[in-house]
Amino acid sequence: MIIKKIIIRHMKMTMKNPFVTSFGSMQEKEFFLLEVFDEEGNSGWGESAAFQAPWYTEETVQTTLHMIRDFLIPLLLNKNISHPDDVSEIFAPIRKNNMAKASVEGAIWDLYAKRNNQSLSKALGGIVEKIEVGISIGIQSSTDKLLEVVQQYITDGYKRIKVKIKPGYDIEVIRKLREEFPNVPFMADANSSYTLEDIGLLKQLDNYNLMMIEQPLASDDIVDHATLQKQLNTPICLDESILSVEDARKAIELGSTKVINIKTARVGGLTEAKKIHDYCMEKDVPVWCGGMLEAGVGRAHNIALTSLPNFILPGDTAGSSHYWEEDIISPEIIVTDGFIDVPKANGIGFEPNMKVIERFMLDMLVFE
Ligand code: OSB
Ligand code: MG
Repeated sequence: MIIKKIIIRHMKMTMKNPFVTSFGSMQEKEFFLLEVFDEEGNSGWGESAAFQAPWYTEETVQTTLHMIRDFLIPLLLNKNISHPDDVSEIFAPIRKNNMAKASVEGAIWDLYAKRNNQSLSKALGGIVEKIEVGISIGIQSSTDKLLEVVQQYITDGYKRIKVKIKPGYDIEVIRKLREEFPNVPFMADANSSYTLEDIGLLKQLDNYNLMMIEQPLASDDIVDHATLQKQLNTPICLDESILSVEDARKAIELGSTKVINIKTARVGGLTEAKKIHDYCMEKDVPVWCGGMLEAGVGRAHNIALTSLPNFILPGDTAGSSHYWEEDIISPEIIVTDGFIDVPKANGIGFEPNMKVIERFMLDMLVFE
């Protein structure tokens, strides 16, 4: 296929509730929708994930736009691409900026699947017809509020509950949760807020039968996590530290992680996400699909990815209504008894809802 035209739609949406982590609170979600056209006028859709501030990785909304407009699009326009896997090679001269790359590459995967009359799930090698999902709950104003929110998500059917922890909001919170809900599958995500000096505290988490603890130590570390894992029974799951299949290999070889959270945005695209999935499967390391508070297009990509066989653990892909009054795709993503059906329609399997998209669009750039 020849890449003939690319549209960037700059979007700004407000989430129903602020999402609070160890870094602060966010409620505004600003992002880009990428629409990539081939020579026959077919198009595919991708969504960018970076936030307005560089607290999760170094990328931001503005760096994403700079990279896509000034570096990635010039590399792609009028190129003939035989498979989406070619895109990572075309982008290889640009270092890092994984979220910018993933947004464009995702649109090309959708386009490729549509041209082949297959679902994105099929194109990726997915086999599962419905995926099991969990939910990630931000830091709440009080423990009572947290218990109430958790109860609601259990009632809604979510298969596992992830709570954010940070120094000062950790052991007591987890203790109360476990006391109130003895049998619920819980995990805790620290988003890099501890160091090895906190090892005594982190070891106390072993008392609460957590499925795993996600990214307790520095966002670029795999060495200290290996030291910590030796002293913890609770499995460590790496998120921020894993940017590529090479990172996954090194972390697994060192014993730094027993589970990996795969986010397409963080690793630079679906091709790399699939490589990490395949490598982990070979090593018997289970994976699950993380989230970036995506709108419908990004969420649809997550569902397709999660249909691969080694996504054994429930991910963070909650339903549209958890985040949005109205999502940008039709139909919206619905969770039933903790499952989402993997669409069988071509490409991402959800139609971009142009009326809603236009309502939340700040600006549109066309490249041809
Ligand atoms: O660490 O997994 C994370 C949200 C924003 C940035 C980082 C993370 C998260 C989440 C929420 O945990 C996932 C979601 O609901 O999309
Ligand atoms: Mg995380």
